Amino acid sequence: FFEASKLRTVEGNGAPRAQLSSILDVNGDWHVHAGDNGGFIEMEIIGELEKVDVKIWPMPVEVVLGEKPLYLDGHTFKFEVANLPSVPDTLAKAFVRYHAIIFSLHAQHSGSSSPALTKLIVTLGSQNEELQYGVDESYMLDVRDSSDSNVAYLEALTVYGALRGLETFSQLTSYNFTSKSVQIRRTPCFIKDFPRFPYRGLLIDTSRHYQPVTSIKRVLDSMAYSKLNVLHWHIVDEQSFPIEIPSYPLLWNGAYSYAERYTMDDAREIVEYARLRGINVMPELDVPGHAASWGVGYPELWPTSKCIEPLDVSSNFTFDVINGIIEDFRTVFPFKFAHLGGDEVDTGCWERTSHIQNWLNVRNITAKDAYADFVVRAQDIAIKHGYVPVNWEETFHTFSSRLKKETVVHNWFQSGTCAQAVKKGFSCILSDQSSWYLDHLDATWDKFYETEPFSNIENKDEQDLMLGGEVCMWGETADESNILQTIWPRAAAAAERLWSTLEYTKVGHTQAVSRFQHFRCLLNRREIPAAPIFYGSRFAYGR
Ligand code: CP6
Repeated sequence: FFEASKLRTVEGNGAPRAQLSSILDVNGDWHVHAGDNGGFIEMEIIGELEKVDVKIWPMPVEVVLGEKPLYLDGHTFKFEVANLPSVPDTLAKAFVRYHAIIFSLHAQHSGSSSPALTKLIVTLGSQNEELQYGVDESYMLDVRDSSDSNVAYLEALTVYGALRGLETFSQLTSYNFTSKSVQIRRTPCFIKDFPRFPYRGLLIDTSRHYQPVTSIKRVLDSMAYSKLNVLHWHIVDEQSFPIEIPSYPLLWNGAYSYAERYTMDDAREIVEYARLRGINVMPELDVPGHAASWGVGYPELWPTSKCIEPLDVSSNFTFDVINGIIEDFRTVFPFKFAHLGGDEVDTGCWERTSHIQNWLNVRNITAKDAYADFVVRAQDIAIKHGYVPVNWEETFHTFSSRLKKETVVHNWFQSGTCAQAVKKGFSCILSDQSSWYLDHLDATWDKFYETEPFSNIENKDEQDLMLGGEVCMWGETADESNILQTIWPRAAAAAERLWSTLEYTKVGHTQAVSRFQHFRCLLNRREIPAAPIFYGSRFAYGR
C-alpha cells in the first residue's frame, strides 16, 4: 500500500499546503478533491507504488483484468449509443452525470496521454424506458487494452442495466499523478454482471423528521452508487403527515409546519429523479397504527381525543380516506408495490373506546379480529388500485391465513420470519432489526455484511420467494444534518450482500474490508459524507 509520507506537493505552484487534507483515498488509486477555491494541488510520488486490484463495490459477478493502464481524456472522451437514431433520455442524462463524476471530481490535468480511450459505446437490447420491479439490470463491460482498441463497449438489455454498467465503469477510473490523466488502471477489463436479488431497498422516514427534497435526492444519488434500487418511503407516521393528499386536503395539516410538506409535484419530482437512477419508490401508508397525525386534519379518525391511534376501525370514513390516499398515490407512484404497514397495533385503544367496543359487540368480534379485518380491507383497496400489498411481519404472525396470498411479508422484528413466511408461500423482504437497522448506531458494517437472506431457507421454491432485503433508516434520530453519514457506508455492506453472488459474499467481510474502505472514500469524493468505519489514516488505509 501507498504511504502518505511518499507524497509531497510540488513547490511553487501556489497550491496552499492546507489542501493536502483534501486528498482522499490513495488506496492504490489516486484522487484529489478540488479545494474550495476550485484550486488544485500538484503531487509527486516519491518511491514505488504497489500494484493493487481494481476496486468495485458491489463486487460484480465476473471480472477479468489485465495489467495495462489506459488513459481517458476528458475533452474528447464520449459516451455513445449504438444502432439507435436517438439516445434514450434516461441514458443521455446518465452520460452527463457520469462524465462529470469521471472527469471533474479528479484533479485538473494537463492534457491527454496517449494512447487514450475515446469512447464507451452502449448497445441496448430494448429502448423501453419503463422502470418496474424485476426490470433486467444485467450488463457486460468490455474495455480492451489500447493496443487492441481505443473503444470500450457496454451491453445491456435495458437502459437500467446500462445505468448499472456506467456506475461500474466510473468505478474503474482513477487519477494517475504521473501521467496527470484519468486512467483505467488495468486493461483489458471484461465484466459480466447482474444482481442476485431484484429488491434491494433503503427505508427513509419523513414523519419523525422532515427531509427536504434536496436531501432525498442526495440519498437517491448515493443509492445508485451502490446499486440499491428501491427507496421505501415511510412518508407518514404518528408524528407528522407531511404530504399533500388532494382527495382529503386537510390531511397535511398534520405536518410539522407549512415548510415541512411535500406537494404532489414534489413527490412526482422525487419519483422521476429516482427513475433516472434506476430506483423505484415504494410509498408506505402505515395503518391502522402509527397514524395519529391523520387526525390533526380529520379528528373523526381518532377513536377518542385520549386514544388517537389505531385509526377508528368502526367508521367507514376511515376507509374512504385510505381509498382517497391510495387513489392519489396511484397518480404519483407507479411501482408494483405499496406498503400498508400494519405494525405495532395497540388494539387496547379500541377496547377502551365505548363506541368502538359497542361496534365490536354488535359484530361479535374481538379487537384482534378487527385488526385483521382492517388490514385486509386496506389490502383490498390497494389491490383495487393496482398495487400488490406489502405488510410488516406482525400481520403475518397474527393472521397469516387471512392475508391476501400475494402479500409480501416485510420482516423487521424477529430473525427467522422470512423462513416461516416463504414456507407458507408468501414472498418476503428481509430487514432484521438486529442487523439491518441503520438507526442502531452500534451495529457495525460487518454485521450488515454478514446478514444472509437465504439463512435457514434451503428449498429452491422458497428461495425464489425471497425478493431481497432492505436497510432501514428510521427517522427519530436522523434529519437532513446527519442522514447520509448515518446511512453510509453501512448500507453499502447490505447492498453488496444483495447484489453480489452468494459464493463471493459468504466468504465474509474480511476479504471485503479494503475494498469497502475504498468505496467509502469514493462516496466522500462524490460529496456523500459517509462516516469512517474504524480508526485509520485519512490518506492511506492499511498503514
Ligand atoms: N416506526 C414504525 C418505527 C419502527 C417500526 N415501525 C421501529 C421499531 C423498532 C425499532 C426501530 C423502528 N420507528 N412505524 C417497526 C417496523 Cl428498533
